[in-house]
Amino acid sequence: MTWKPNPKYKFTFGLWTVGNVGRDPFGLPTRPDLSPAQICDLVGEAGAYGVNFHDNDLIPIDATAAETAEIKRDFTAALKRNKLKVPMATVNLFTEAVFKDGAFTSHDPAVRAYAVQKTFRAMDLGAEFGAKIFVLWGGREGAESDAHKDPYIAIQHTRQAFNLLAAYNIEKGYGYKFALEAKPNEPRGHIYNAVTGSYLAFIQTLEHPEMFGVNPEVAHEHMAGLNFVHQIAAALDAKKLFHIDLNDQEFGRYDQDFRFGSANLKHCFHLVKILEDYKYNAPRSFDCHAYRASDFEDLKWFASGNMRTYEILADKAQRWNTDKDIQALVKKITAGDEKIAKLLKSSSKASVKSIAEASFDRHELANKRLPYEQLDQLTMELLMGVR
Ligand code: GLT
Ligand code: MN
Ligand code: MN
Repeated sequence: MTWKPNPKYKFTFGLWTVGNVGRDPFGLPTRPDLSPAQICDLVGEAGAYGVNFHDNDLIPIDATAAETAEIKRDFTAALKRNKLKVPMATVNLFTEAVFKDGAFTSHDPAVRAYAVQKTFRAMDLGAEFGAKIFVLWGGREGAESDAHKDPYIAIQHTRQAFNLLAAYNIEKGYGYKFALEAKPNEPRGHIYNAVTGSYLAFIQTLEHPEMFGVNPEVAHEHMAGLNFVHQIAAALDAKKLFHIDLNDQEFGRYDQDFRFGSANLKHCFHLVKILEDYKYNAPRSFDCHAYRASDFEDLKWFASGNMRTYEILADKAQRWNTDKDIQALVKKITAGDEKIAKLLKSSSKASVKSIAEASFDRHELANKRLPYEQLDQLTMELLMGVR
C-alpha cells in the first residue's frame, strides 16, 4: 500500500496549520514565514484535496487594494496548479486588540457590530473562492472572571450575532453552512460554549437552526478530558457534523494541536471508524501544526503524515469490520431476543403495556458472557499490526 491520499476523504489543511512558524507564548518563531501560495505548493505536493483560511491568513488586515489583488492572483494560480479546492473559510476574531474581551460577546455594541461586519467580509472572501462551509471559533468569547461579564447576557449576544450572519448568508445567496467550534479554555481562562454538546443545544435556539452545525476538534474535547468519539456520535446523530478538525493531544494539557494520531492512536482509530462507518462526507480538515523544532523538510512529513495515518486507520477500521474472530465476538455480544428488541423500538401503547407486564429473570440475564478483554485485546493486536 502506498497510502496515497484518496480524494474521497477530502483532506484539507488550514493555511495557519502548515504555515505555523513555531511561535509560542515563550518563544519566537523557529521557521520562516510561508506565503499562501507556498503553502498550497507544499500541501498540493503531499496530495491534499484543499486548503482553508481565516480572512487574515490570506489578506493581512491592513493590506491595500493593490496588495489584496496581487495576493488573490497568486493564491488563485497556486490553487489551480495544485488542483486544490477551498471548501471552508473562517474569520479571525481573536488576534487584534479590539477583541481583547471578545468579539460577538464584547460589552461594547460597536465592537460586536465590527466583529459581525468583519465576519460578513470574511464570508464574501470565502465565497469568492467557492467555500460552502464557514467555521466560527470564538477563541476570545469568554472571561477570566465571571465578575467581568455576565455569561447569561453573553449567550444573548452570541445568538444575535449568529442570527445576523444567517440573514447575511440568505441575503447574499451564499449557501454557507456554519460550523461552530467549541473549546473549553485558552486563550481565555474560560470560553463560553465549552464543548460540542453546548453548541448542539444552542443551535436549536437560533432563527435558522438548519444553517448551523458543529466543527468539533479532537484536541479541544481531550483538553476537557472528554471522549471525542462520543461527541462525534452525538453530532452525527443530530445530523450536525458539518466539518471536523482532526489533530491529536495528550489529555489535560494545553491545546497541543499535534499531528493526527501522534498521541492517542486508539482514540484516533475509533474516531476514524465512526466517521467511516456512518459515512461522514464533509472535509476531513487537519487543524494542527508541526513540532516547533521541525524545519521545512520535516513539514512535508507532518503534512503527509496526517493523511497517511488517517488512511491507515481507515484500512484498520475496515479490517476490524471484516475480521472473522472480532465479528463473531461482536455478534455474540450484541445478540438478544429479537421480539423484545422490536418492542423497545416503538413507544406505542401496546409496547408500553407489553414491557410493563413482561417478566424478566435478572439473574439469568446477568449470566450473559461479555468477553470484553478478548475483544479489546484483538482490537489492540489488529492496531499493533499482528492481525
Ligand atoms: C485557531 C484555533 C483552531 C480553530 C481555527 C479556526 S484558528 O488555530 O486553535 O482550533 O479551528 O478559527
Ligand atoms: Mn480547530
Ligand atoms: Mn486546537
